[in-house]
Amino acid sequence: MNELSASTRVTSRMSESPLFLGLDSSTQGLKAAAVDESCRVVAEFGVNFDADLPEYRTRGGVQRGPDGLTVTSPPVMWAAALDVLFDRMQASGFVFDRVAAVSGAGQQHGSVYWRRDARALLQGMSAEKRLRETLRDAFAVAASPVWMDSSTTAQCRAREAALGGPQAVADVTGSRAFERFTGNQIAKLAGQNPSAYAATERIALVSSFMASLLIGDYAPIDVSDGSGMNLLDIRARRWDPRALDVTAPGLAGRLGEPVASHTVVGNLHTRYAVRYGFPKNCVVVAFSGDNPCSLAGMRLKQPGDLAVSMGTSDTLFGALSEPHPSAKEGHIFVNPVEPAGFMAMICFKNGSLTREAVRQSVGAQDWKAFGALVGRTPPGNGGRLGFYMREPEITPPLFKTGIWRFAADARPQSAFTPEIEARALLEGQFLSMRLHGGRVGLMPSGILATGGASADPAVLRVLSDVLGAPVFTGNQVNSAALGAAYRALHGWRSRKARRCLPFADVVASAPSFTRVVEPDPAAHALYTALLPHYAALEAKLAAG
Ligand code: 5FX
Repeated sequence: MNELSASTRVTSRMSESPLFLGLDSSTQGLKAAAVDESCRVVAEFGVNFDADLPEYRTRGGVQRGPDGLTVTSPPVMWAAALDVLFDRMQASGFVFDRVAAVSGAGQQHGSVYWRRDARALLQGMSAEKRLRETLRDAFAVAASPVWMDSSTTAQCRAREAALGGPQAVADVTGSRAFERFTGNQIAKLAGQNPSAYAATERIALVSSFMASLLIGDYAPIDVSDGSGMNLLDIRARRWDPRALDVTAPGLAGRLGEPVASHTVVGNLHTRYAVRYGFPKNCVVVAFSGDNPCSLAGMRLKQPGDLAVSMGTSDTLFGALSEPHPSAKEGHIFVNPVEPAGFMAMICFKNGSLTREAVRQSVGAQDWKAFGALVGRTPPGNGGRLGFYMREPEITPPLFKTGIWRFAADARPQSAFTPEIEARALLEGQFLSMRLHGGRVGLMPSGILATGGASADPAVLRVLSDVLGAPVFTGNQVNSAALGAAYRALHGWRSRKARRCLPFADVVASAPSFTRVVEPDPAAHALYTALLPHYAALEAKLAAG
């Protein structure tokens, strides 16, 4: 995804038709993308927290505690960034008066604790006063825990013990208990700082917090981002009473009722009409998590549409009609654009950095040379398999780092030739995606490849053959901000139609992705035969 740090870009002349604004309050900055009714991106803007708001002393947008586990950001900085962003857009001539609807994305799991009576501060926002002044006393907790926080292991274990184990928690909430998930953060706060919890009137996610700044009231949490809390019953789309009970007293009232993601949560507060010239009837569609919004931005509309984002770590995304939550494989969230559907997201920590390390170790100067090495060996590598864990892996949970190589008869090998090593790396990574994706119900019919490695033909060839589906690429701008803009359009149109319109119809005119690789059926059959062998070796490694 492209960081726009402190930059402003207007990519084409504004059309006269209504515009739809998507914000992305991410870890490092606040971004915006505006689209027109035919889903064409007309403008992008960005604010970088470290560079543009240095007074909050963040690094990478966060502050780290002395324990090395606690990671927070000041919520007032996120509010301040909204003013900086809109000021910057105004200075560059952005036509706020054409914005019919705004929606947004927020880094998932982060939580904001509104102090009693903060609602009055929100309602009373004025065009003259900056948000950072208006909201100075609005928070019961000045430092919001964010997704990078991993300080709640005790609360996670307590949740799993109380609710029947990791799989039982996953069955209801879509994920086993994870340290960064909001319910565990709330449990920690209520246990360790009961007076702050008592002073809290409302708890927001980063997404609903940002929406609150726009409507001038507490905005509801949407069910898709709400799925990242270990609190929501993802099937009933309601808070699970048992999950709330084991978290903190009086929690339901502090969370408010969750809403469907396409809901219009309010009109834009008049502050924005007066200060920037937004139309008075501009609506705000529920904000959601950055990953759900990315799913919308990548237009993964139906089960079978997958995206593989190949960055520092690799992420596999996909829409699902039936959830198969797993305590070992990633997360199931409610789908942000299909109210009855779900989405799966699985993270693989060993992504680009591991690929880079192996590329260097096999003596390939660049990715072209690496691709040439891969091309010297046949698909399936004669049954040889490798596991390359430079970082402790999340999926499968493999905490020991190292490289494990196996011959076709499963005998461990101390080394492979460079060409076998190069192929074993890619095949191992994509077999893992196929295995673990399959376990939560992700069965690809098309794959959108994004991130740095998606430019590499050898990578895409192996990806397509292992997963057995065509691969597409596209010129994506920030997919979370773009997805938020699409969701603004979707919510706005749905409201006009008085029903949730099919998202696919709403984004039908968006620029199409390019089909770049077709799977080779013979190679795919080979990988299908190899998968049980891969699964057995992986299970052995995971068992130590
Ligand atoms: C997802 O579960 C995560 O924790 C991250 O991808 C955050 O959403 C990043 F903002």
